Amino acid sequence: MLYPQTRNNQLTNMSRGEIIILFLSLLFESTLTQCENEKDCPKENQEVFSSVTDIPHTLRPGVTEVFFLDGKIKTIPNAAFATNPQLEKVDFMNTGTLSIEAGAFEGLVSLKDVEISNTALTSIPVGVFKDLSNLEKIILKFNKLRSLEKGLFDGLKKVKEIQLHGNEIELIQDGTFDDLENLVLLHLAKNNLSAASANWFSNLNKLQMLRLYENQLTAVPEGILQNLPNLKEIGLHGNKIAELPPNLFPHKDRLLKITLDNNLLTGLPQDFFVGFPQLKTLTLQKNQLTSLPPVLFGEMPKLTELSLSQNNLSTLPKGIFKPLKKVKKLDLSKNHFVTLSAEYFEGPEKLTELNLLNNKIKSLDADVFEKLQSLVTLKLAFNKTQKALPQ
Ligand SMILES: *[C@@H]1O[C@H](CO)[C@@H](O)[C@H](O)[C@H]1NC(C)=O
Ligand SMILES: *[C@@H]1O[C@H](CO)[C@@H](O)[C@H](O)[C@H]1NC(C)=O
Ligand SMILES: CC(=O)N[C@H]1CO[C@H](CO)[C@@H](O)[C@@H]1O
Repeated sequence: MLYPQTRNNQLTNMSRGEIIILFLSLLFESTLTQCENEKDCPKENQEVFSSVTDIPHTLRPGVTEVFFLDGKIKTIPNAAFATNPQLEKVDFMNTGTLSIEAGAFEGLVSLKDVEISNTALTSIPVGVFKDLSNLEKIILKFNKLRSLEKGLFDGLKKVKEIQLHGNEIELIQDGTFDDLENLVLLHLAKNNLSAASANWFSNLNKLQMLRLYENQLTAVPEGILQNLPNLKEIGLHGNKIAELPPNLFPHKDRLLKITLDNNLLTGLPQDFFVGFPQLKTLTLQKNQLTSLPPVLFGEMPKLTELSLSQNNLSTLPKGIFKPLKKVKKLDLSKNHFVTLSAEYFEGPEKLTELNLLNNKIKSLDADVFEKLQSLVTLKLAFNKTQKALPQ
C-alpha cells in the first residue's frame, strides 16, 4: 500500500496516462482484484471460517452471515446456531460434511439463505428446514444426495430458488415440492433421475425456470408442465428421452428457452412447436430424428437460429421451415441426406446461412436453393461423394 507522501512523489514523475491508470487501479483494487469472491473480503456483517472443525457458539457482534469454507465439519449438529438466532445466511462449502442432524438450523427464524455445497452428504433429514419460514434460497448443489423426501420443503412459502444440481438424486417423492408456492427456479440438473412423475411440479404456479438436464430420463410424462403457466425455461437436454407426449406444453406464451438436444428422440409430434410467441432458444441437435411431421413449427418471431445437426434426417416435409420467418442460421449438418429438394427450403426468407456439412449428398438439382433469396453462406463440403470416388 502506498502512503500519501510516496504517492504524490510518484505522481509528479508520471505521464497523464500512467496517472489515470494508477488511479483506476487504486479505485478497482479493492473491488475487483481482492473481492472477486464475497468470502475473500467479508463485510461488517459477515464472518468467514476457513478450515474449522466445529461451529463456534460466539460470533462477532453484528454478524448476520456466516461462511464455512473447506475444513472438516463432519456433522452439523442439532442446535448448531442456537446462540445466534439473528443469522440471515449460513453457508457450508467444501466442508467435508457427511451428515446433518434434523435440528441443525433450529431457531434461525430470520434465515433467508442457506447453502451446503461440495460435500459428500448423501441425505438431508426431513425437518431440517422446519420453522425456517423466512427462507428464500436453498442451495444444496454438488453433494451426493440420493433422494428427496416428502416433507423436506414443507412450510417454505417464501422460497424462490432451490438448487439441487450435481447430486445423485434417483428418487423424488410425490408431494416434495407441494408447499413451494413461490418457487421461481428449481435446478435439478446433473442428477440420476430416470423417471419423472407427472405430479412433481403441480403446485409450482410461479415457477419460471425448470432444469432437468443431464439426468437419465427416458420419458417425460404428459401433464408434468400442466400447472406451470409462468414457465420461461425448460431444460431437458442430455437425457435419454426417445419420445415426447403431444401436449407437453399446455402453456406456451412465456416460454423463452426449450432445450432437447442430446437425447434419443426419433420423431416429434405434429404441431409440437406451434404457438410459442417468445421462444428464442430451441435445441434439437444430437438426437436420432429420422423424420419430421408435415407441420412441426409455427411462427416464432424471436427464433433466429435452429440446429437439427447430428440427427438421422434423410428427407424433410415440404415447406417445413416456412413459418420460421426470422431464422437466419439453419444447421442440417451430420444427417443422412443423400439429396435435397427445393421444396424443403420454401419460406425461411431471412435465412442467410445453411449448413449441410457431413451428409451423404451425391447430387443436387441446380435450382435447389433458389427459394432462399437471402442466402449468403452455404456449407456443403465433406459429403460422401468425395469418399466414394476412389472405388
Ligand atoms: C449416478 O450417475 C453417475 C454417472 O452416471 C454414476 O457415476 C453414479 O454412480 C450414479 N449414482 C447412483 C447413486 O446411482
Ligand atoms: C441413427 O443413425 C445412427 C448412425 O448415424 C444409427 O446408429 C442409429 O441407429 C440411427 N437411429 C435411428 C432411430 O435410425
Ligand atoms: C453435391 C455436392 O455438394 N457435392 C460435393 C461433394 O464434395 C465434393 C468434394 O468436396 C465436391 O466436389 C462436390 O461438389
